[in-house]
Amino acid sequence: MARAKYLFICLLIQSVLDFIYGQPQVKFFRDDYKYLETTRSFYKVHTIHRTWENAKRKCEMEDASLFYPKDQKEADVVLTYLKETQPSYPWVFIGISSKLAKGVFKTIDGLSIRQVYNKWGPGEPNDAGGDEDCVILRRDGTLNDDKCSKIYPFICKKTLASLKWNEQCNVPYMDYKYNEALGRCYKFHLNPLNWKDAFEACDSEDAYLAIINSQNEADYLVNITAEAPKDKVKGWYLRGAVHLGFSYDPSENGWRTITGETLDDAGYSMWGNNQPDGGEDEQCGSMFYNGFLNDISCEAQRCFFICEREIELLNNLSQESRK
Ligand SMILES: [Ca+2]
Ligand SMILES: [Ca+2]
Ligand SMILES: [Ca+2]
Repeated sequence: MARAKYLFICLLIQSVLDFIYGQPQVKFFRDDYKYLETTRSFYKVHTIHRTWENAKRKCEMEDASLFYPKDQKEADVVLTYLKETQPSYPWVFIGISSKLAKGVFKTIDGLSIRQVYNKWGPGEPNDAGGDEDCVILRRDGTLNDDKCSKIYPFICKKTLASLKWNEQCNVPYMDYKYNEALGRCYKFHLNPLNWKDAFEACDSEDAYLAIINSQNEADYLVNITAEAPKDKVKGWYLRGAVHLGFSYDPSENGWRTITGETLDDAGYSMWGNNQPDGGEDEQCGSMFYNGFLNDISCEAQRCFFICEREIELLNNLSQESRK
């Protein structure tokens, strides 16, 4: 009797441990991606319509790629998923185009269309108007060449095999670094973007443009800025400042963080000398490399930027319960 009880407790402990440390088995990429076992991949139907090039870029920003069906099986399961979630969508852009050479359709990873799913609709591809180089997948499973400059919904794909998990930051992005004292994760982006694009880049990584909430956090951001290999980045961009998550709100007649707080309420409002100085031309926020704040153009100036992410400790468990 005592032995049975002992065994039972061992089994119970084992299953609890499996549950808590089961992360590698948890098939999870992001909240907004759906895992399909048939193809062992994650998919997201983007509802904000974009041009083909912008769609491709958006998927890359999420560390995924613009979906195209590899074979009939993948076309079937993804179309089923699309029809379930977006019953009104007649078609989506897919990761196949003939942008490089007219009439030669290739996938975004360089395969000939003959090597993947290639069920063209009747009379397609017809290159109507001599201006159809991007491929759409219709609800009925057929392909059509269409204008790349049109804006359509699209699907991003991430394979399970390509997924890496950043345990400390609880994100699928390995370049986020955890700061223990602040309890946050940060990424210094070395590809200069304007403020609006930087805002979107952080958002695409399930993070946000960093908000300084204390002198300690300002010091840390100055540190990671100093340590980032900035000099290796050539080309034309604004040096000396990094974008942060605040901007001028005309309706409030003042500066607000992207979460809507005043800078004082957020915990840090140390402007640089004579800043803000740009008036209507500089209504977005940045930090000089020395930590003092600076107003900056929202669109005209490209520079580095920092994304910040809070860690949701219970995320793993809630994913389990959603399954
Ligand atoms: Ca066509
Ligand atoms: Ca912060
Ligand atoms: Ca300024």
